[in-house]
Amino acid sequence: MSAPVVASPEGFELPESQRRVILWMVYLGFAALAIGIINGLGQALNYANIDILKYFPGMRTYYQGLTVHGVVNAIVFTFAFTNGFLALCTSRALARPLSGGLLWAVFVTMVLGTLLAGYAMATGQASVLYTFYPPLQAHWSYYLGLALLVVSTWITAVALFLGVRGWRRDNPGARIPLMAFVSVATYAMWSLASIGIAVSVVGLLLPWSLGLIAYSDPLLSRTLFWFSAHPIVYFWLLPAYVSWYVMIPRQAGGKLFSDPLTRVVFIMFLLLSIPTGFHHQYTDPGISQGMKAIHATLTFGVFFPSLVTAFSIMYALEIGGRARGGRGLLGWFAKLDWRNPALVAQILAMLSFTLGGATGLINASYNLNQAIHNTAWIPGHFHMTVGSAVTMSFMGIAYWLIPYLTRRELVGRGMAVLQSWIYFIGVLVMARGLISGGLDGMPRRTLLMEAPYSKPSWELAGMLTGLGGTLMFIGGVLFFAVLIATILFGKKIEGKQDVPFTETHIAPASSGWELNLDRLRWWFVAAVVLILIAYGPFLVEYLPGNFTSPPYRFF
Ligand code: HAS
Ligand code: CU
Repeated sequence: MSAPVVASPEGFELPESQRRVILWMVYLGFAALAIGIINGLGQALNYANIDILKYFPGMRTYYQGLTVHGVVNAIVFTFAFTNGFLALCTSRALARPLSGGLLWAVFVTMVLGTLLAGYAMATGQASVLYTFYPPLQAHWSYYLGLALLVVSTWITAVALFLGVRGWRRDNPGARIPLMAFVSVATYAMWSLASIGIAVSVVGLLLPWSLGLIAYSDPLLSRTLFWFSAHPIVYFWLLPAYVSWYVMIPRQAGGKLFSDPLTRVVFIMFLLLSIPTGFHHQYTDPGISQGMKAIHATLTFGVFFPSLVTAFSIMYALEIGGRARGGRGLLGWFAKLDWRNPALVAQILAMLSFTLGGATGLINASYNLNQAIHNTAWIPGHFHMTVGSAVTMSFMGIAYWLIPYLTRRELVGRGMAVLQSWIYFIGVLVMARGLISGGLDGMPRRTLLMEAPYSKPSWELAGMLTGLGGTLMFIGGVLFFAVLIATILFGKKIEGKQDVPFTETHIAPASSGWELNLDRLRWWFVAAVVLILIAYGPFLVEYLPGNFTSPPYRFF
């Protein structure tokens, strides 16, 4: 059995104006990444006691740099890339354009949001980090800018939902094509998840920064923040999973294992991403142990769809490797096309994510979390997830997406492959430093050069962090060199191009229980019920909250 994952396998041309707006979204994302990577070098070298941040124009404090690094990488880059990429995937899968007006509205909202938040950060009025916990207070434009960035994802969601609704009207009774299903499921999850941050930012922090409310409630804002900010990690990850499920099998010469299993995985993320936020608040007072235990248990649940993913992707890679002549237990792995940068970047991303996932399991374990919470271990964990699994996947996708959108051939394929290896080795070296330093009590979010309590045993960990971060920076610079050379000098591609998409070994059924998988509304309601179970008791007990903290502006 073999079925393609899109509605119109023979081809579909994206209207020119949509191609352009998606290209601008992707450009905005990578422009943000460029700023973030430069800042990242400064952050990593801090651990090696080398201060380059002081040479950055306008950079007043360490926390200003760290805020810029977190916001532009984790919010602007990821949101802009995902809004564009998943709009393209949905449109292609359904073989119909989305609303061009909505897509331009997404882009304009993102630019406004970035400018507003950027203004506050650049002028040193928002050195509150990307978690913006009150009572630390930022300029109102920071909160408004972040709110607009979230709104841009909601407009994208509307464009995707309308696209699927129109398609369903025209194709009654047909299964939603897989590539559209996984894109829409991602936005369904995030639309629900982002409510927490929206309530906190618009309802509490924005009026507080404008002086309309005198006091804040740190625990309530932290809880609303993590309601959204745990699932945000899956909003970062799932676009990479879309590529790993739907495109990588094709690029590796294999096949997707199963259409229904892939849908189950994305539904599990819709159900389980949100009711797990307290695993970031194990050390917060004011939340009962029982509630923390529920979130810990569900966190182990949300680990499961990633294990299924590892199995599915390995299946596709193995088929591809064996088709190229690979033999034996692991011979197929060596036979994969290690000269295709789109594939290489993403396989290395997967390898890094294997370690990122394992460290996540340790974070989630309540008693082990006590040893590593707020230490350098945590940035060690998240650079092996968002900092490499996601970032390298987006880089790998860019290696076909930028040629697709600009109609220019990739320039410097060899350099693109080299770039992936340098970045990958860099992230492993850096994570080795951060992880071992964290186990030894080395703190995160601390300017070590000024810390009076530095331990000699942190020296090696700090040096590895600085060295790894420098390699990542070099890998990043090479990535941008390839990108810019392609945009400026790439040979024009004549004729038709298409998004790479795979065929699936187990096709979607046209009758039976499987049809329920496509009833996204039901799954959405089920997700709301789980959220009520996981957050209801705390909120009932805690609300209306304790608004007693006056604002602080230290930096
Ligand atoms: Fe996490 C903290 C738990 C995944 C990001 N996480 C963070 C923070 C960030 C972050 C940014 O429970 C810090 C926030 C802050 O600033 O304070 N995390 C988890 C768990 C998972 C997990 C259980 N995290 C992610 C992902 C992220 C991310 C994904 C970004 C994209 N994390 C935590 C916890 C904390 C935390 C606690 C709080 C800690 C504290 O105290 O502050 C799981 O979802 C991970 C599941 C992953 C896997 C790996 C599957 C592997 C795959 C690749 C397959 C490879 C192939 C190739 C096919 C099970 C799919 C193989 C080929 C061969 C030949 C071998
Ligand atoms: Cu989390």
